[in-house]
Amino acid sequence: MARALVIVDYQNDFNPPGGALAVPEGDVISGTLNELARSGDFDLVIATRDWHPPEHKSFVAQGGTWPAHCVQNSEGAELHPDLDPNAIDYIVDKGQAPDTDGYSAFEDSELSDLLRDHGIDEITVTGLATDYCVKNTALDALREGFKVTVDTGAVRGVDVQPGDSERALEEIRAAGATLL
Ligand code: VGL
Ligand code: ZN
Repeated sequence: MARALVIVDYQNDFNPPGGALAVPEGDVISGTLNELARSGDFDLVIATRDWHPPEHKSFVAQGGTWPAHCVQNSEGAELHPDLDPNAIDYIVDKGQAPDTDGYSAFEDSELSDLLRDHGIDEITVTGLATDYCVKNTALDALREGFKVTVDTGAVRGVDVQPGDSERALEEIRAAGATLL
């Protein structure tokens, strides 16, 4: 049994104040994320980055729903400075294909291979945003056969519609994950 912590998209653009697509209270979970990453409970700690090309289809300018965010190599796409880089073993970039949302960290990335190469069978998903990338990453992890836990104190959501995050967590739980 080997366990990985996956910190989803804890980047400048997803954090207040000032992030291009700031998730309410995203910044308050940095201490919890660092505690988890340093706890010794995980054999592998992975931070994912939303890493979009400049003309990604999800951006308003291309007819999408989101303001431009996490453009490759921009400051907004960097991991948030409050996240301890020394506690992270690998960074996995996602969302690089121009024509798909790329919410799941398993989509078009090396995440699955990386986890399997390290013998991981259990993952804990944390980070941003509960109702998009955390949700899709957790659901894909279940489909891939991993045992999945979501630490509900270490995630925050966008909540475009009130209750979206609550519904996302319920969907993740119903699909077979453990909620902490
Ligand atoms: C995300 C919206 C757009 C996320 C990424 O990380 O949850 N949300 N791109
Ligand atoms: Zn994105």
